Amino acid sequence: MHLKARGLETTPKYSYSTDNTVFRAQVPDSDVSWDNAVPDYTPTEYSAPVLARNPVWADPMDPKSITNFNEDPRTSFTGVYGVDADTNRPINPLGRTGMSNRGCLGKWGPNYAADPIVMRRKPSDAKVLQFVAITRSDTGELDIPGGMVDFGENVSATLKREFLEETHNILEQGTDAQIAMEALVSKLFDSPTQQLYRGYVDDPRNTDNSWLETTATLFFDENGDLTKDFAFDAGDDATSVKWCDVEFENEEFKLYASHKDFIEKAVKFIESSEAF
Ligand code: RP5
Repeated sequence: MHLKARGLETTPKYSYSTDNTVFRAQVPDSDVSWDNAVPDYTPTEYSAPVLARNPVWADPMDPKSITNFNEDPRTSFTGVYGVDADTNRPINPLGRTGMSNRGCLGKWGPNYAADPIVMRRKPSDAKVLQFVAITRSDTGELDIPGGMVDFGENVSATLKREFLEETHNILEQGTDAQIAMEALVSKLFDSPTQQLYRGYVDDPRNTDNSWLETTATLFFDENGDLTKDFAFDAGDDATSVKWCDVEFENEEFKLYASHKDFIEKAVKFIESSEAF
């Protein structure tokens, strides 16, 4: 019952573009499933202007030329997804979103991301867990520093690259200090603690024909040694980076897309492991 993908948690509700000029059609809970016929369903048809300029990261405007939906590299973690027989548009496996076409996503069908969850115990109070969080520059929300998997890139490379770009502003090897920092991050990322999730993300950019899927991986720095010298410096997609306390009891503890669910999974894993 994706909520963010229906604009239910956007301010104002159903707004899709940051300038609030594009809005989704409203989809009540009862109309989400494609199994329920909704004869008067009229989603907003929207494709961000940048897509018409055919950027390298995006598919062609018309999906009719795409012949490999449901085949590598366009498979879905959710299983086989439908493809409309007339338009050749993939169909969102979680149901209606109130918007058709790609919105601002590049790929028709699944768009793959990777999310690194870097956790430690709070130095001043070991009972409190903390994770590395950024503030997104587009929506202003607190977020895990993940990102899109580049074409042909493996997920573990994306996890490290996105973390370095978003939390240490490292796009390519640069100064000696950056090289030293990259070595520290590599040490942590060379030994993932646990893969927590692979699947659909309730992302506010999803549409009826394009959606986010991710792999969320936990990197738990049990005794704080590997992360103690991290020197954060927000990259282009973030306005700030910090260690954020996990505070499920706090109503204000909200995260972008499905990321709060991933933090819950991480905490459960740590609590259930012998190490805790
Ligand atoms: C979310 O969007 C994924 O979980 C991932 O964190 C993110 C990737 O998009 P950008 O942060 O690169 O915009 O759905």
